[in-house]
Amino acid sequence: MKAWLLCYAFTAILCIANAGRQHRNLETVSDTGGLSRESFPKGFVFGTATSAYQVEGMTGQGGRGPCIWDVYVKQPGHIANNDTADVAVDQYHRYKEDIDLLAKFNFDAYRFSISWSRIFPEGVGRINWEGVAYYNRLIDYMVKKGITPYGNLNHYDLPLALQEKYGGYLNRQIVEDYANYAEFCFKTFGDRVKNWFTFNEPRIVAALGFDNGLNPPSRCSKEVANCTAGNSANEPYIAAHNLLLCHAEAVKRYRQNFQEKQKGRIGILLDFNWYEPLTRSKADNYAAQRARDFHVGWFLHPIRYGEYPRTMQEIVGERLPKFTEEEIKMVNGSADYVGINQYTTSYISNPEGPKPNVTSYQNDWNAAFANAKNGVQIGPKANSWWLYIVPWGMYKTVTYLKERYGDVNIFISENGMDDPGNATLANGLKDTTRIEFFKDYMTQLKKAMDEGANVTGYFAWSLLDNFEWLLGYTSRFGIVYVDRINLRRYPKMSAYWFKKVLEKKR
Ligand code: PNW
Repeated sequence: MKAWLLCYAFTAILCIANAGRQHRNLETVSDTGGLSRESFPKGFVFGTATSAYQVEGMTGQGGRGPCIWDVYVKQPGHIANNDTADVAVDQYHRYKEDIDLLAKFNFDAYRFSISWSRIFPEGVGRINWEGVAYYNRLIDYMVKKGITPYGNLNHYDLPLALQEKYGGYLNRQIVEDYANYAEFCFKTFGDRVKNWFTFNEPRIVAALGFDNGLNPPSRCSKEVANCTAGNSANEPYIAAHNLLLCHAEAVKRYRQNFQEKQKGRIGILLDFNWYEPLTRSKADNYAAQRARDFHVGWFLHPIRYGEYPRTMQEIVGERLPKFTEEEIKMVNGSADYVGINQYTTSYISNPEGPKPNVTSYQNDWNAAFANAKNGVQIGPKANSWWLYIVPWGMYKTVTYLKERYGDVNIFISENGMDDPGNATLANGLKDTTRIEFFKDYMTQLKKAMDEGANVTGYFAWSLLDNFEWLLGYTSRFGIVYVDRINLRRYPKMSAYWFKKVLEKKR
């Protein structure tokens, strides 16, 4: 044999052996921190979450109409490295592989979202049956693999046509159009999807879309940021009000026309960060409560109690839209369960000095944020600038929801942390910090549940590294690494950790 051939063969063998060793290393994660399926009540659901825009790709294809993010990402300067979601991680074609991974790692459920403009390219009217067929394939394959589908009807990706036609969430017409879209999904997929959510993080849609303009449709007052139009004093509240009505109208239709026959449930997904008073002063405690009310209370209070939190009514006054008697009946009690996306915690204090002279949703909070107390940082920072790792915040979040909102049935619908996008495969796979993150947050969740919180599921964000909105691909939230060149999937150590925790004892 020629020397070079020998050399080549030898290298190849080394390479394979090395890959094998790497693989075994990943698999031998043993420390579950005492957590197992049995630590949680019987029937507790474990899953992972993604959203259509962040994973599907095929944005301009398959008959899909554009959404408001498509134009936004194409304007240079908005997304890190000017990346787009045109391909994302190509789940549109690789969904089988992704569902297989969920099954392999012992998960029960997958929280996915449906792209409204893939079903209705113009938001209303004409149906794109190619898009309908895609979701049928995806759902059928989940069912076949024993993975329970948790369907979210909208995750930020509003059809562009509705934004252009009448201003999207600023116009009351959105309620009827959204409800018709929702109803089509119940009718078409509801025989297999028994767990529905109307929206993911409507607060982010209202605040980042209409208060600071960071997300599309990028509206804000000119004193707040560099938007071409908008009014941060009023529009966030109008958008949120219409989002709540969209949600409530869809729930009403589900309950009237489908729930009895399909025997499913419907709720909403809300983001919530814990807000800890910086000091024990009365003023700081009030400030932290205002922060909680303006954050999760903005949506959860109407849904549970039929009105906005009193703090908001007092501070926002005439700028806060009012529900009619009819609408109160519709909004009040409009969730069978509530998904909470929980990642981080901040300290809050009562602001000192003069009040800002710009009126905006954020300034209405009248709360000052801090990430450190007496020079000690609240927790280590993940890759995202906003994500401080604070496991005890999970305990406080869940306990607070129990105390303020009664026996509300909640899911932790997102929880996770990110690594930098340029992490190499070898480094990306050894995600021991992420394992600690999950272990610590789940332990705190369990503690709150042991004390009586009504939580029935936990979804890790995310199954895969994906398109992280403004951060593009400079952030990796997955328990599965995705190679940006060939989109190959490589389970990280944290995926093997979940496999072990979620093992089913015979
Ligand atoms: C969620 N915060 O948003 C979204 O639902 C996902 O689409 C996103 O990929 C994920 O979090 C990770 O960012 C959040 O500032 C955005 O605390 C910001 C916050 C929380 C959640």
